[in-house]
Amino acid sequence: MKKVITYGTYDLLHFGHIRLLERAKELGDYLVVGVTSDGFDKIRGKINVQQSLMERIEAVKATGIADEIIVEEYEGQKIDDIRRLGIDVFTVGSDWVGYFDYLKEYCEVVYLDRTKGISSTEIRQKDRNVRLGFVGGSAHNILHKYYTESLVVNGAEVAGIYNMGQTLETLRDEPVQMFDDYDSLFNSCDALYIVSKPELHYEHVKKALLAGKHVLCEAPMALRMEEIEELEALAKEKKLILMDAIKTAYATAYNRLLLIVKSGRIGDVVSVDATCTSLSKFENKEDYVAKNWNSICAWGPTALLPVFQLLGTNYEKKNRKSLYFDREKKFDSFTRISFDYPKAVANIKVGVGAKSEGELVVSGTKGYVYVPAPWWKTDYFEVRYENQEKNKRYFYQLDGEGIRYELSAFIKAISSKTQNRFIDFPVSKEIVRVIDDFYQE
Ligand code: C2G
Repeated sequence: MKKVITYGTYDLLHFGHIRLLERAKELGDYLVVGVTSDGFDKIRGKINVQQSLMERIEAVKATGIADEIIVEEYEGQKIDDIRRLGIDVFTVGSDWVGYFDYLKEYCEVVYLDRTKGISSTEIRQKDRNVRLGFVGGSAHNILHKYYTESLVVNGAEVAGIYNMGQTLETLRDEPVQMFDDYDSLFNSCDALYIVSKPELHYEHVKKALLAGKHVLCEAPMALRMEEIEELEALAKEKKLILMDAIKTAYATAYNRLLLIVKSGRIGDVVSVDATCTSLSKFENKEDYVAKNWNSICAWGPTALLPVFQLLGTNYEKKNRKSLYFDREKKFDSFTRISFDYPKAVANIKVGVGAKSEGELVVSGTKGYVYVPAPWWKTDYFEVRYENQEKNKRYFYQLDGEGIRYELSAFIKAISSKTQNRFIDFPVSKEIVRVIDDFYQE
């Protein structure tokens, strides 16, 4: 019996895939189809796959062409599969010519002509691209990062930037339309990424929602509890997507860490300790305070994220100490907040006027998770135990600091009309409550 194997993502299964599978089957008597896992696709740069692994497997199964379906999960697995399953022929479309020649050592390699004029990418784009407008103008170069990252996200298109009257040096040479006022940007976009100053977020988000635009806003999206509640209700009423932009929430390593901790690998969580600091150029105080975000807004949301996502939002007590650059303007250079939960504690330290080790430690009754600095953009963490032999290291792919995944989740939420599951509203609101208290106390 001649055994043939072929691999693919098979997203939104189409005629091109089916023709490939039919011809693959004709190369032998038995066809094995390897469907790529979501994780493997992410690693190999395919971040815009619309269907889940199960849906894609079901679609391949429904063609009735495959005799066996397996999941492709890691680099180098093809060699393993070919040996293990006793494969005679490996085949794939001509878009891969030459790429899999290394498999000739193990079996015959056949590249089949790709069917012209059809692709998953085109099908995905048939529902018109989401036109993204960018709102910002602070000293942050974050706007530039989001702009660059949006260029690699399928289904997104840059409509333009409203830079709030400021010159954005880093974007000067980019071929992008600049808008002089917020309202005119609305006419050219479906959705907005907002990174104006924290005190302007509420107005900007509200205006966008009222104009029927989906919003991804750099956290905190408001400074008052009643404001975020109003925004949440407005988004719901208008059936619009409203998301917090905290890039860490979308990073694979961080998400896996949450799952590992929640599955009880370190026992019960007794403490979450998160530190986030950054120092930017400081020439004169007034200029610095005017241009930069204070510590609580710049880093509070990121540092609070693992606290609220792991321990929940029902703490009993919270205690804060801030050091100020400018007390009147509420510009903290460093802030420490501690939380008492019934059976756990948490501590965050954030600063734009101090530098510290930006690590995250989640301690439990059986062991702890250690994420080295800078933990908020990590691709790696360790689970450590009393018995060091049991320690384990975890590595993941992180492209574009997580921004790419965040934008992709935003686009997906818009096209599927469902709020994203990365940051729940109770967590967003609790973050705003902490910041609200900071301003009121
Ligand atoms: N294909 C085709 N004609 C098209 C589109 C796709 O013949 N118009 C083929 C591809 O060449 C591939 C298969 O259909 O052999 C599946 O395509 P994708 O789902 O795009 O998967 P791909 O990213 O090519 O993965 O390990 C994975 C493999 O390397 C291939």
